[in-house]
Amino acid sequence: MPKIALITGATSGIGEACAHQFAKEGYRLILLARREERLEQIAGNLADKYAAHVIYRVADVRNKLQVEAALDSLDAEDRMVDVLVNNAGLSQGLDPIDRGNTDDWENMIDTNVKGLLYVSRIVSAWMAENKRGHIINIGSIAGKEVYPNGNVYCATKHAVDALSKGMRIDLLPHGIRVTVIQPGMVETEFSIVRFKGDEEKAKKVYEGLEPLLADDIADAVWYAASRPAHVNINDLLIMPAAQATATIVNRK
Ligand code: NDP
Ligand code: 8X3
Repeated sequence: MPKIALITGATSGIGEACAHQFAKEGYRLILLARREERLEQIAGNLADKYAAHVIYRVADVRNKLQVEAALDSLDAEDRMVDVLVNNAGLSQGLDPIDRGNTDDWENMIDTNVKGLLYVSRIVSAWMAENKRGHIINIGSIAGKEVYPNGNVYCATKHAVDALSKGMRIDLLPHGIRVTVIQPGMVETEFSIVRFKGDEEKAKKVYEGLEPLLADDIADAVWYAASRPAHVNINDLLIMPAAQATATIVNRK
């Protein structure tokens, strides 16, 4: 029976790269995101390229009922999840706290914190019952540092860092491993989403330096997932070589 990986936010960037990595390694995949067409296209690509068995569910992780319906629809065999990659997340806006957009704040908190919790509540209970499993949360350098105007996004990623520690403690008796991967700059759709579709502004974030690629993070996720059963990678902070801290970068 092949192992199963459930990946949230699998339609783009790091989540899509993780889907390729796990498919290449022979895992069965359960992909979750909001954009159905992209899920369908990615599932097709993975099946063609790796002969992977892929199912997908459309759900907005901010919506508890949608998450419950999507996961409840999985059959008993698919609930034997070996690896959960809690990757769905976003940043919206980059404003000082006194001028922040409260809708953006709610979107980030609902996606990055509450969405991760809704998925984890259900899948960790399956894992506890199965007495095995590995939860890999995608945090950020923003969960280690706070930078100007990063306020709420940084708070959500600090929450992911704290939740990873809490999960590791609570799930220890069940033999469930918990890892948090904390990337610096990765060039994906992330900055386009942060700047609400302004591609020029998004491009400037990576100008003059070589950012990480989504594949670099998928590689780290796979490293954590593929350690022997007695080894747990707790926390990996991964930066582009040209980035020392969230704000100190070496641009050519
Ligand atoms: P992308 O924007 O490329 O991908 C984000 C993914 O999350 C998409 O698949 C999107 O799918 C999904 N998603 C967003 N909101 C929801 C939602 N409400 N419900 C379900 N799925 C959702 O960004 P990245 O790949 O860069 O980001 C992935 C993770 O990595 C995020 O948690 C991000 O915070 C983190 N990160 C990113 C860094 C970077 O520099 N890029 C650095 C550090 C951490 P869809 O729109 O189809 O729902
Ligand atoms: C994404 C990286 O530096 O924009 O989490 O917060 S950063």
